[in-house]
Amino acid sequence: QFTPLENDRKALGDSIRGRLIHSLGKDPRIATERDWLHAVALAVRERMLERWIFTRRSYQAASAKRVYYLSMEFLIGRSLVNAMLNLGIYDAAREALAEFGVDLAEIAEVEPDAALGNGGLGRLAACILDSLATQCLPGIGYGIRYEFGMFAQEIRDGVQIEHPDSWLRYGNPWELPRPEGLHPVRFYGNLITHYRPNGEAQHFWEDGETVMAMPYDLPIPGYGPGNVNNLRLWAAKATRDFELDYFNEGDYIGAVEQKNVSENISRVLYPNDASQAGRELRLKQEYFFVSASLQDILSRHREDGHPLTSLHDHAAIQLNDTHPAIAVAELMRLLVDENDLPWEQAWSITVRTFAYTNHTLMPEALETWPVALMARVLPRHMQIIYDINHRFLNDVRHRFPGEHELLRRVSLIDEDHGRRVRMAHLAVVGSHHTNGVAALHSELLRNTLFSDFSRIMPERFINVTNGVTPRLWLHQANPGLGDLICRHIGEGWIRDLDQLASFAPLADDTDARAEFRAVKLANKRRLAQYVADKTGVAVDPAALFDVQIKRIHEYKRQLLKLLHVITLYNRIRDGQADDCVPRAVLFAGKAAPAYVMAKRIIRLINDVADVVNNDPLVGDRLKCVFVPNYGVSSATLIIPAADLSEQISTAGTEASGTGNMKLALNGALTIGTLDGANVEIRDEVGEDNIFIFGLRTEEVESLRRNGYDPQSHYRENPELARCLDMIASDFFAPDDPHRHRPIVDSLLHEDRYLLLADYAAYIEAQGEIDRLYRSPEEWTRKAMLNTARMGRFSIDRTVKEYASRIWGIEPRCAGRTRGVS
Ligand code: T68
Repeated sequence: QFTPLENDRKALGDSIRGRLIHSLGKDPRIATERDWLHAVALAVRERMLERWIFTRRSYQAASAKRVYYLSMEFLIGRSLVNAMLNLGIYDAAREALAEFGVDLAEIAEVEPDAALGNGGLGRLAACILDSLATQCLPGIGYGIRYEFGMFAQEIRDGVQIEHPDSWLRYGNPWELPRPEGLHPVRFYGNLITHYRPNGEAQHFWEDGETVMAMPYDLPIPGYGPGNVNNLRLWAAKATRDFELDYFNEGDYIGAVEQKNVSENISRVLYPNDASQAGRELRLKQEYFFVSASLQDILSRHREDGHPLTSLHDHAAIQLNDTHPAIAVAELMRLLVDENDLPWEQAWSITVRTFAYTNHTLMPEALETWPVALMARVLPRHMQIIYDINHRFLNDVRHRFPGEHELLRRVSLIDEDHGRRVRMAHLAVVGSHHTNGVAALHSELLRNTLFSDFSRIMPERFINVTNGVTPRLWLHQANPGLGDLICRHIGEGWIRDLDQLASFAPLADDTDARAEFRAVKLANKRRLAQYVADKTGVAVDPAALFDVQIKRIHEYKRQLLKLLHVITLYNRIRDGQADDCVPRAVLFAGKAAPAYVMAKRIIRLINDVADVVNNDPLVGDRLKCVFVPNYGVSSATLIIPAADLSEQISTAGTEASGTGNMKLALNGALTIGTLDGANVEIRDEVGEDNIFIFGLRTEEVESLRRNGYDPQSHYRENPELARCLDMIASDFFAPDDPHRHRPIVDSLLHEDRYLLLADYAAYIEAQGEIDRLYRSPEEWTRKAMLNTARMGRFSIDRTVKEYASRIWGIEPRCAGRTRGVS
């Protein structure tokens, strides 16, 4: 039993000063902003940890089934303000700090982002954790404590420069190292087979190298009276045995060197969004965190007093894409080799425990590993995968006699590209459910990528449309709009976003519209200041803020947006732009360091921006900016200030998108293709309140089938041809006339993502947007309806669907901290 801490200003002030002096050893008279940040974080953490303990007790008492969310990425961003708002101590802490002469907003800016992810997939994992805790659902995240997260992006002379993200340099006040909870993880080595008297084979995996996985726990606070759940991240530590060998041989330096090598496993996040890394270290990262997590899950299960045979009754394990899919083979190994379960029983437990979320259809993103590599790094797993495959294919052979091609297509081994393990097939076969992340995406999964599997086991395929947390993406990021909504409809929407529906009638209220516009303008001023600080470009807050913020990828078509910018520029210079509204076009996003075309796109955006922004004929009518180092923190500034949300991927390529949801929630209108969740956003906001253009998925398919000729569009559309000619000439790169030629070549000779085919429709839709923006009342009405109709895209709805349809878990609320013993 313990008495929980008080949460008033006085108690918080005492805690903060206490942590500063007694935990950090800093003199309040000369403490820096970072010292204060760490002191406040510790004071907040103390309060979270109390609720954390109560949460665990309540799960334990109920013997609650838990979900374990396995993800290589958790893009959580900053924690301080989030934790304070979720615990309800923000105002008290701000006042307490003010008494020390410290500004909370200023020290909050000092906190580095935890950028342990690439983009949507990693941010989804973070939103899911927020929702699990808020809804009192028993869930634990498992991932990797990368020493270096997503690289920091600098734009120097228009070029992306990557800098290591050493986010742990000054320590991380939120994490609790648990050196007592290590698990060993083996790589390489040999397979030994023993035969029992009954002829049964028993396999042993021996020798090789062992690395220790050390857990670091991060408390994840739910909003309001919610629970505090755990995110457990693994760091690689050299084993002591290993060091000892060297020491005994007298090789001190060798021992220390080797220690560094094994600790490389958790050194850095691979910055590949939508493409496969294919490197040995990446495979080792995947297995490292999977093995440690499964060992952890099994030991908790045992400690709770349950037999292994009931694992699936107490544990649901979600695979966030195929990155953790090796877990299917690892659980089989643990059950069969380490715990002597018969194969069939182990397999039934495994399939009933796992579920798999797919996030992409893009062929280059689908994970496959060379059989030779897998056999060398994880010899026992390779053998288990063969065994799984053998049994699965036998089964298919019996049910679909004579269909030899089918067997080849569904095999876990791709025999056509130099023998590779297909991780998506392993995940589908080893799980009870496979889900896509938006209705269109899930349908495409069933009809294309997994069409054979959906014939063999149709009941396994479902859709769970993504969502976003309204705590971060509205309440925290946009306090102006959050307060406005609260004044009109109360604050229930923060935990139940469907309540935003009662904000809809305000769209017809002139005063409410004026309030909404004032909030947007204030957000735009805040962003304009930020843009000026980071880029030196002045954007007019009165302009239409047109934003495309996401990873740079050809399929997302940043170039299509840029063709629009060049088109507007030409029209302005030709004096044909009298009906255009002033626009500030903002791009932000990182390119994978090895993705040459993505880096070319960044360069071109910056070159075009240079010309447009410095042309006196253009003035404030058009600005183009590349905002550097896009991440969770800059997103919270950009999204609330956006008027127009660009969601213009080629139909059939974007699995869902979640930025589209965040922007619409903050009252930006969407211009988009019928792709990913845009389809469902249109259904919710109504087609009058969104700008849909371009080819649909079927049209994309048939155009490709019938032979697409990008040059026909060049020939037939002079405005388009002029843009392409300008890019191909020295117009945007006078000092280096051939710089952008490869971009134009790729558009004219392949145009894999059909930019030229969609150009005319896109420009047309942008024209409608200009016309609408000139009627501020009409625009605001539609913007407010967007906000009001986004209830469905709350991550809480998403998580409820996972909980009931896939995981079979139920809420267990820890109750109020105070007074609980
Ligand atoms: C995204 N995927 C989808 N992948 O592109 C997006 N990939 O449509 C969807 O909304 C989102 O997932 C959430 O479902 C990614 O973000 C990656 O980041 C990634 C990382 C490593 C390897 C491959």
